[in-house]
Amino acid sequence: MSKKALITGITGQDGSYLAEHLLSLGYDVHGIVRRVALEDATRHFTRIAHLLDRLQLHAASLESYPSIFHVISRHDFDECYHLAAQSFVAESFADGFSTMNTNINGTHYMLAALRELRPDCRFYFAGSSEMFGKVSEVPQRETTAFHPRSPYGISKVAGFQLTRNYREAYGMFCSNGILFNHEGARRGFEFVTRKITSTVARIKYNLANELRLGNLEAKRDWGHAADYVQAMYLMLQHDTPDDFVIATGETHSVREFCELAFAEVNLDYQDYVKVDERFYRPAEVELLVGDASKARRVLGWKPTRTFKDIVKEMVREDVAALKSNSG
Ligand code: G4F
Repeated sequence: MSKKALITGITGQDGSYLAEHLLSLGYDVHGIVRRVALEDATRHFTRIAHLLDRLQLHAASLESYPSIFHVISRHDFDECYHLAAQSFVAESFADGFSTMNTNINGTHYMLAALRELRPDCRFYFAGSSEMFGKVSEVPQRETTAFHPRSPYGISKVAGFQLTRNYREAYGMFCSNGILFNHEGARRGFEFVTRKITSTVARIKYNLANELRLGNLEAKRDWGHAADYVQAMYLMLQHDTPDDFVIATGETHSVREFCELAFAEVNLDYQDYVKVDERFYRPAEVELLVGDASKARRVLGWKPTRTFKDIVKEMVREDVAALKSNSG
């Protein structure tokens, strides 16, 4: 019989790649989506439109324990991937209260409902390198202390600790991924990589003439989301639940990303990028670079795409999308 997986956040970048991966392995894939998304499917399901006839979607809200309880009570899930969150760091400064509410309570509701109804279901929590924040060592690994710098980072530390506590207190199979930034052509437009590549495409087609950004010197360890969802899957296949850093081990600045992205269409980023104070954060995470040697050793996971591959893919896809739209 095929395994049954539940994905929260299935309409997002990671959810869509993970759903594809699990379907390719013969899983019966279910997703939790907001009622409003079901009502306006064309707008909300763009990343999973090609999978819709193979998925089972259930309306529920991370803010409502009864709705989550109801979905989990209906199916005997083997694995649960909890990816849904308010995941935009800048927004968490604008509205820390709803970020905390969704990210912390949502995770707690998932864990509590599973404990009550499906204690044998394996649980994955999408932890983040934002938990390291003001980093105490370079590179960051599973043992590096957390020092989050945003309400988002704080909410992820709470989710991480809840997940670990359910593992230790109730013996449930609960694993944390500590994922560094991961991108791709399905990335949301608010994140810096997609903001850059989509604007590069618009500049190429004379639909924009500048790109306004905040801190160009921030450094991130950027991998590809399609590689990272494989790590999530592997964590739940391992013999024992554990916590794993998932990263490439390379770090690059926002400036370097701009340089490569503009060069991809033969332009010089310096002619278009303008620094705009509005995009600075009240507290910045200056440098992230991860050490994923534990995931490599224990899970046999490693990234397959380089920084350059990712920039190229994202620019090419954004240019191609504009080309096809412009007829
Ligand atoms: O692309 P970002 O918004 O991603 P950030 O904040 O690193 O968070 C992402 O990765 C985390 C994993 O480490 C996830 F947990 C999280 O959910 C999300 O996916 O910003 C990257 C960097 C920051 O330093 C930011 O200050 O780019 C800098 N930046 C400079 N100008 C900008 C901009 N970021 C955005 N979004 N927009 C700008 O105009």
